Amino acid sequence: MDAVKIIGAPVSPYVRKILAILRLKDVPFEIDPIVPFFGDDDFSVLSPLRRIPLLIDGDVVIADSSVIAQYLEETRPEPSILPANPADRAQARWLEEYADTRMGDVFIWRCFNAVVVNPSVWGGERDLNAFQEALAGPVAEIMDYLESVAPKDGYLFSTIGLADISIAVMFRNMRYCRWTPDASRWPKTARWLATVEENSALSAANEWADTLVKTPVADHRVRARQLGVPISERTMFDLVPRRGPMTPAS
Ligand SMILES: N[C@@H](CCC(=O)N[C@@H](CS)C(=O)NCC(=O)O)C(=O)O
Repeated sequence: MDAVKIIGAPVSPYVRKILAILRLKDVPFEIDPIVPFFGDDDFSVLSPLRRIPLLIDGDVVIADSSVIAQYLEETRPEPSILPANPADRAQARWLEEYADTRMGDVFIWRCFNAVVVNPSVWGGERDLNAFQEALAGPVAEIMDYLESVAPKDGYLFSTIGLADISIAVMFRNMRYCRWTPDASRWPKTARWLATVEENSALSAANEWADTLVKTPVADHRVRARQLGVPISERTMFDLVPRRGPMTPAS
């Protein structure tokens, strides 16, 4: 089977979600590890929202991690990342949606953006007040909700799947902001996240991201290659950052 190509740096939780699914399904892949703001004109054509990840599978180009996950599930059904019965499948899709939208808004755009992206990409101030406000408000609300749906032990639906992965990947970016959930306040969630993070499907991408988040974007390719990331031959990297049509103002 030819390798599929992923456009996007593993620092993105949405990219790591897809890399974990590829690992689970044992699909060979190569990566062009660009940070989305540093994509060139070709990137704008292939990804109209200038967002990562993008999947290229032969002639097929797909944007958006949920659409990519669904495509992988349909083209490489084994092992499935969705539970068997329709009600559980719906709940899994809802939790993926909750992770991608609400957690993405708060964990990535309010927290990770204020602490990491805005200073490193746009040269802004690290906004620790905004971060603290988010922790006290929407982050705590999200955690309370997750505690209400977290499994007593193991995964949400017997084996690791789409919902577990979509939610767990968001937390690593919070760790890059030096925050981890309080296990005495949200014990079920803390246990569940630890179980998902320990799964070998997530480990390589997590290690790559841990190093790349500390690496200047211009050095990502070289550093990624040193880490053993299967790097694509061609890159859509451009040194000058640009905002995409949906990049929030910072
Ligand atoms: N709904 C999209 C969200 C992807 C997303 O927001 N990716 C971020 C990186 S973590 C991005 O590319 N942001 C660039 C921008 O919005 O300008 C998905 O699931 O793929």
